[in-house]
Amino acid sequence: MAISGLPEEEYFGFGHRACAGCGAAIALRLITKAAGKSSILTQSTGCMEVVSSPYPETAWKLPWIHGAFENPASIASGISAALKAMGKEDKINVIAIGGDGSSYDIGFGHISGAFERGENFTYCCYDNEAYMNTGIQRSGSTPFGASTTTSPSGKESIGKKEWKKDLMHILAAHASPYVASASIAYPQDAFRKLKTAIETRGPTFVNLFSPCPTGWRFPTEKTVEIARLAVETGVTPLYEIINGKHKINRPNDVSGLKPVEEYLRTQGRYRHLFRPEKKEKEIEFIQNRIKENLSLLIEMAEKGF
Ligand SMILES: Cc1ncc(C[n+]2csc(CCOP(=O)(O)OP(=O)(O)O)c2C)c(N)n1
Ligand code: SF4
Ligand SMILES: [Mg+2]
Repeated sequence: MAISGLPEEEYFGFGHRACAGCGAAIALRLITKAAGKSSILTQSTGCMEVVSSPYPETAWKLPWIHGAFENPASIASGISAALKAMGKEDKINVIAIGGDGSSYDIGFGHISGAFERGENFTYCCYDNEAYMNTGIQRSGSTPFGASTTTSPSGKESIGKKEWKKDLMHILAAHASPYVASASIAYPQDAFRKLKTAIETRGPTFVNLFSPCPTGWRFPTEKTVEIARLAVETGVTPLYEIINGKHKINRPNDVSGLKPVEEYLRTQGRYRHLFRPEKKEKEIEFIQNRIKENLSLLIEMAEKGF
């Protein structure tokens, strides 16, 4: 199905084996549409690699290199250097793709190195908030309170005890000229950000919020609805950091946020927050922290930081 206002050409998707309703598969459609024909992609191990390249088949219509779990940023650095040596650095886009486990945790050192060296490429994380391909383990991106196989909820546990790692600001602190958070629920906004990241010289980053019906436990037809709710509740604010300065896209008003409970109730990974009894304290903690985070982002944007 065409996505309104976006190029019709599809470079990813024919015959891939992702689960029905996979948000990450939508993320890859958006990334490849923004990249276009003159691009070389590299990707870490994870769901989107496994479902797209079962030998001898491939769902990719662009040059695509799978390396190891930790090193798409290093491979992208090498491709960039080779293009420079050939005098083609302005003609071909270099894009590294990783899941959150690869990007926030295991490949993070490689991303940090490439960003610190100022390599010319765009890193895209399809963020489904856990290590899905190996059985839903918690990652640095998994949100507080979510139950995963390595942060299971139970009598003594409310799920993951730590807040989601703030990779956006960690990479902005590497003096990246462009860092953006996007969501598959807002494809035109995501496409614009991906394009901007790709067209900006230097190491740039886009985090694409990509719900996973299998790992988050929700009906497959709810993917986009849940991604939209994440934005409307302030769980996933959409914003950019352009040369160190914040620009908030949405939501841009704390008082207009939908209650986070509406979002939490849609997913099995948060079910224990409501059963057998409602965990008022934890839900209030999540709600307050979301408001604080958004207030801080808005304040920084207003003050020109
Ligand atoms: C160094 C290394 N550690 C662990 C693995 C096993 N492994 C393969 S895919 C994967 C999970 C990937 O998680 P993520 O990056 O979030 O992508 P997703 O599966 O969620 O799409 C893991 C742990 C590996 N291949 N290499
Ligand atoms: S487990 Fe989740 S991320 Fe992996 S293919 Fe299925 S829906 Fe997509
Ligand atoms: Mg993941």
